[in-house]
Amino acid sequence: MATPKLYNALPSYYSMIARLALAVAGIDYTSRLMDIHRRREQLSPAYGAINPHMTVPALVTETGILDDSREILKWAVRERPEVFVEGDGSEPSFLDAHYAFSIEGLTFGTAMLRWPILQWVLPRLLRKACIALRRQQAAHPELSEAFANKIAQNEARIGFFIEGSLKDKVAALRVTATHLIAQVPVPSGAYLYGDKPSAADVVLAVFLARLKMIGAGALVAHRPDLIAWFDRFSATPGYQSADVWTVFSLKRLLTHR
Ligand SMILES: N[C@@H](CCC(=O)N[C@@H](CS)C(=O)NCC(=O)O)C(=O)O
Repeated sequence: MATPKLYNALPSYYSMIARLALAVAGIDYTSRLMDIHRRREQLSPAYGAINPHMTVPALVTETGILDDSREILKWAVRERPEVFVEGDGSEPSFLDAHYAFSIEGLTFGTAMLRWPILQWVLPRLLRKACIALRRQQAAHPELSEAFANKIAQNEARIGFFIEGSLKDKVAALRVTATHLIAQVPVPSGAYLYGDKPSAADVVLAVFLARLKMIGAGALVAHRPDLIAWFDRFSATPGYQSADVWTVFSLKRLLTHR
């Protein structure tokens, strides 16, 4: 198998899912680190041709391009069936609920409440991104739809940040996150569904790491079984090589190292 190439960003939540899926699967890949904040490389026409959602991660394999972390996770599980187990009926509903959850809203909303200057900075950056996107859209008619979708996505992000009470929205997201955690089964072995990891283990590990990173670890306090599961999983070599952040580093975000 030719070595797949993973377009990813160090601080990106969904990139962490892709990195962890590939690391647990033991699949080697070439990492192409993207600057999604300052240089906004994900919005370039060249990357838009690879991933029309203009998001990271994307995995280029010899059989095609996977442009979403859930697809990459599914692919890793399919490539290495001996490494993973399939969960019971609770697994697909947990994965669906996880992917329907706005981790971005919770992460940025929490940060904006903690550092109110961000309530001014972030919408401003997004508005600037929309202006740049409109310019790119005019210059690259072949990617017009991709750019239109991206503009709409960024306008929705601005709406989330500036309309109504951010405090209420973050509080609602915390309630949903608590429900998401409550629906995870009690681990039935070293992992959620026995002695091998499942796709749900990968996603849950990144989710709990993110809660820790944003200072919302208390949302897991009612599940000591999952705290113990996380301690076990996060000590495995696969997890340790995947660079799943539990601590935010502005320096790493800016230097990509
Ligand atoms: N559903 C996608 C979501 C990917 C996503 O939202 N990635 C974020 C980083 S975590 C991103 O690329 N943000 C930059 C942007 O949207 O411009 C997936 O699972 O891969």
